[in-house]
Amino acid sequence: VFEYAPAPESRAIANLKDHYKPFVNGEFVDGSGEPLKTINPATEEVLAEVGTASKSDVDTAVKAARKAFSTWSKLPGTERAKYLFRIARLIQERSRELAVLESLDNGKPIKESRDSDIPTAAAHFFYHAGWADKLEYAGYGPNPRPLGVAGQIIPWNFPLLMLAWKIAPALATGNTVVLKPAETTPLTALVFAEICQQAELPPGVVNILPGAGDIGASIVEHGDIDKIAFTGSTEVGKAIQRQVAGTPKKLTLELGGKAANVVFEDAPLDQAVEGIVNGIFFNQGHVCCAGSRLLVQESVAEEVLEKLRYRVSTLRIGDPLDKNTDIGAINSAEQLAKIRGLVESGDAEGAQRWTSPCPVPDRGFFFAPTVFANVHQSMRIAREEIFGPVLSVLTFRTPDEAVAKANNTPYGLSAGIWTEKGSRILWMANQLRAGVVWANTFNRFDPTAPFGGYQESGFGREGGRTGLEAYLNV
Ligand code: TXE
Repeated sequence: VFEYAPAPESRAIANLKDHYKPFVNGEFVDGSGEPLKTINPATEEVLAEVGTASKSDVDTAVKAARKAFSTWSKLPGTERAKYLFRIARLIQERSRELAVLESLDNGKPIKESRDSDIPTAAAHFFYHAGWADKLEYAGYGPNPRPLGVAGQIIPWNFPLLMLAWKIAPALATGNTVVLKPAETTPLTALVFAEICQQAELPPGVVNILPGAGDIGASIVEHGDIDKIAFTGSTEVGKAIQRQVAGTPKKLTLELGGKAANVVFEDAPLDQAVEGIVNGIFFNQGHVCCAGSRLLVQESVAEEVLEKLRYRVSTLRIGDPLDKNTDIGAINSAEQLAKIRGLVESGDAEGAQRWTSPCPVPDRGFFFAPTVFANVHQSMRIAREEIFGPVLSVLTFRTPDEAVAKANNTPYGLSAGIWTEKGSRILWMANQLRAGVVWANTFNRFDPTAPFGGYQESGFGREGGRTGLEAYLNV
């Protein structure tokens, strides 16, 4: 049943550039929105011009998705699985192309797009392909039903991976999709549209609409959409929540974070330092679950800081396409300005700033890894999401104080614990208000594990069996 059919000749890809436009009802179409230019953040040069959707294109796409829903939702799960497996295999086949394009468009190091973003995106399709024919055994009762047409809006920090998190569960459960990628990173979503063609996915099941926030808002307000899934800023998430209020639309929100990475004195410190570095400098810190607050026990604080500064000074910052690069470019001039503003506030509020002495390219949107010590909870750098390579270090004496400080945030997406004591890990995990708690590791992602937040980090879960619930009437 799951035999993989290679792409028919007729579907061979001619020229990627011809496909930098909306994908509606199985075809690339000239959208009637204003074209947008996507910038390579490492060079500040225009990478591509992309056609965008207008409000009327949103309507056309929703109609196509609605029509496709009538057949897609009735396919046996084994049939839907076949398409999802094909898509997963095609992502693997085109992984080099996808990784390079992702690094060009987003600025992330190629070793991350190659070893993390793209394989994890494929893994999400494999995992959800496995669910498509097993929904009746998932504990929802005999006949869980899809919701209908899902409107999905994604950010720029993991463009293809966030697409996979959204589209794979929606399709596995029999929904159809209208997805808007972020305006600064639309390109891999359009390669994904080609992959849908190669996989011969029925027209209308997936529609991709490049565009800015207004197109996102048009998707949210469209009357024939049953579910909205959003990942992005808390501010826009709240606006969407207001827009959806009073309608029967279902909503899941995955928003910002200010995670605490808590290091106890008994932790293996060298391993913890690697985890701290990965926690905040992975993907330039453009990670909603980034370990942006280090809470370190006072007795080992000096030692950890010293090891940390040494380790961070060895990180290489520069060309995202160089496989030795550890830290790439900040995604946009706007994001760079936001990071600079928050770092200035840290200086002004009296935190002690250390900047890595590593050379930084003079062209492109780069920001040197930065560590603030002597941070107090009242400072903006301890409270606000910086979404950049900037770590705020606070200290604690007792486990209770660690919990109180870790939870002292309006967010609640993730947290990390570093200790040798198993009992402390279990105790902490129960005390922390965070959707994901990592122990002696950080930033690990797996399609089998539900991901999502508390409080201002949003609601709903993506991944695992729990993630399917967001797309089913049970
Ligand atoms: O986010 P936006 P931005 C945080 C991070 C970052 C800040 C701003 O702190 O510095 O948000 O980033 C679409 N209706 N995160 O401005 O605007 C938009 O086109 C519907 C955390 O880029 O929220 C894009 O596709 N959609 C986060 C998506 O929303 C709208 C990831 C996200 O953009 C819209 C990104 C509207 N009114 C930023 N306005 C995370 N949780 O990982 C914009 N959009």
